[in-house]
Amino acid sequence: MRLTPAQVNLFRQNGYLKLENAITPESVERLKQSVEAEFIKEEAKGSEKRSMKLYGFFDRSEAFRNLVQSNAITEPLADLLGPNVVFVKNRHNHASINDRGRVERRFHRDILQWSRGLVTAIVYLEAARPDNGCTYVIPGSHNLPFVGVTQIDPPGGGTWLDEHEVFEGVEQQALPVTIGAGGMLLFDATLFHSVGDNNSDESRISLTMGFRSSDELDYAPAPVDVQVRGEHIYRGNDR
Ligand SMILES: O=C(O)CCC(=O)C(=O)O
Repeated sequence: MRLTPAQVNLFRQNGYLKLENAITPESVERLKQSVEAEFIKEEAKGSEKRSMKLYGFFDRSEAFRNLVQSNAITEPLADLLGPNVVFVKNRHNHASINDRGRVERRFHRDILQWSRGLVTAIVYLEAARPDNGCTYVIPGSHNLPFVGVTQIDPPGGGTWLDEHEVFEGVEQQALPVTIGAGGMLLFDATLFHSVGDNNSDESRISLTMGFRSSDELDYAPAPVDVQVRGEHIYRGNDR
């Protein structure tokens, strides 16, 4: 699915874009089975915490590898990131099952600043609504200041909104993203967002991915990235 110029413009202005029916019901079913199979393996290991998120899913699931490289995902990304797109395996590369009372709502960015233009994609394998913990976004918050690192809690992520006074009052602007199974949410990774509280008896299964454009100033592709569309190009002026 290619994006229209209006959709691209809305993504740039608001920092996010919702695409209903981005993948087929058959793909939803295949992916759900793959997620459930991996969760069963995790639960057999007795890991309570890991049973909420399956990290490193690309290397665990063929169905997920096929999804990440499919036109359904990379076509709209090409309209946002250009023709050369890579999957960032060490940012978002996981499956989540959000069950009742299992997740904490906390707004954050997925990256600290423009260290790279990163787009987060969430594909929903079950419908997401306010009652079962849909994603919340703060429209336009990708244009708010960068604050660097003050405290890293938990480590390894982007910016946590509640750690910075400069963002006071911002959380009140959050909106829920209601979306059907098979829908995809794309957002600028500097947009503040959060998973919602699940107060229902239904789960909310989703897949979260990070993408960027091939960096034209990198001599070579980063070993951790997977080229999912186009090719690596070099446009430095030192040669
Ligand atoms: O699953 C969601 O709704 C949000 C996911 C998220 O914020 C994350 O994984 O960083």
